[in-house]
Amino acid sequence: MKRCLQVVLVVFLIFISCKKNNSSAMENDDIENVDSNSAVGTYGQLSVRGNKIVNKNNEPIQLRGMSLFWSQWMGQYYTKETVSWLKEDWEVTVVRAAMGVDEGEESYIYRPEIEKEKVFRVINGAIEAGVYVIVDWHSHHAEDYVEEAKTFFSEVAQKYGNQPNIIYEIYNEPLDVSWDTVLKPYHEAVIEEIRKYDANNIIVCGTRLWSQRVDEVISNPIQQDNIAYTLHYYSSTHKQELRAIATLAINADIALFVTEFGVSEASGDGVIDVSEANIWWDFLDENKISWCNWSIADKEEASAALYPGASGTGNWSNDEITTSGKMVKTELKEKNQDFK
Ligand code: IDC
Repeated sequence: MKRCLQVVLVVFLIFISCKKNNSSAMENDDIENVDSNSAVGTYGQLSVRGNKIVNKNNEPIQLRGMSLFWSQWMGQYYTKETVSWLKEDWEVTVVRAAMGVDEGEESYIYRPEIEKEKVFRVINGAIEAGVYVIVDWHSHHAEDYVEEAKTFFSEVAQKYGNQPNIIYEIYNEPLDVSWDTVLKPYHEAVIEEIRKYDANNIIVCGTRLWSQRVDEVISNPIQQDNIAYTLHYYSSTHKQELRAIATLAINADIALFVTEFGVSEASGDGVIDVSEANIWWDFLDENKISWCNWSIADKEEASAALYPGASGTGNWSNDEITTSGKMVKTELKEKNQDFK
């Protein structure tokens, strides 16, 4: 009898250990309760092929959605209700959590747990809603915080790397620092850390001058799979000259992701140039470039999508949505029709 119990115990232990080993192999098949009509339910695991982002069947796709504002200054919108409202009412297929890294004493460097929790709330909301989520290291000086970036992204990759929802944006906007000697080494260090735990989700890398010089990557790209590069624009300031730079990169088979753009001026405020905003949208559609608009915020500035006081749990009426917000919401609802 004793021997019999021993055998049962051994078999049980072997079973448990097999299950455990299997869980990393299962990785992205292991998605529970994902709504099959949602963006993530439909597209599944994304990857990069040439200059395109493709779905699980290797077909080029384009995501469109909203960026939240700096987490340390607009934390009220880092909620699962905001994400769910953006999916249901604005029909986004992607949201962006812009974690403020080093601006002011409330940023991640000074209070990592608080800012991290906000980002995790958005990620959880995105997983529940079946939309993709960009985890953005929102900094202009990330090369000064390499260790902190590695720690943060390592944790995100360990916690969420098995979910196809995750897109890493490891450096929002570098300033005037060299691609070859500063930015590429920074990206490689952070990518190495992420890839220890997440073999395939896309990593988007920032480029010199507020993520505009995507052409500088052409002669020295990162030699890894599933890497895209950040292109940012504000359509009342950046026009044909920036599209020309983007075209150089696209023609060199570089995959671009507009993780942030505004229909305002580069300050985030000023005039809205409707016709230039439309020229940009046409350009992005022609090249199947995914985008997120800046921003879900109720600050008094032209790029904010909401008027002051709009709630942190969605349910925004038309009167609470600004000119920019209305333009972008219309574009989203027209173009993201597959995910009604
Ligand atoms: C801007 C906000 C503005 C805030 C400023 C602080 O809109 O209210 O005072 O940050 O630096 C970017 C950045 C993004 C900027 C945005 C508009 O990624 O953080 O937000 N912008 O200036 N790049 C180009 C423009």
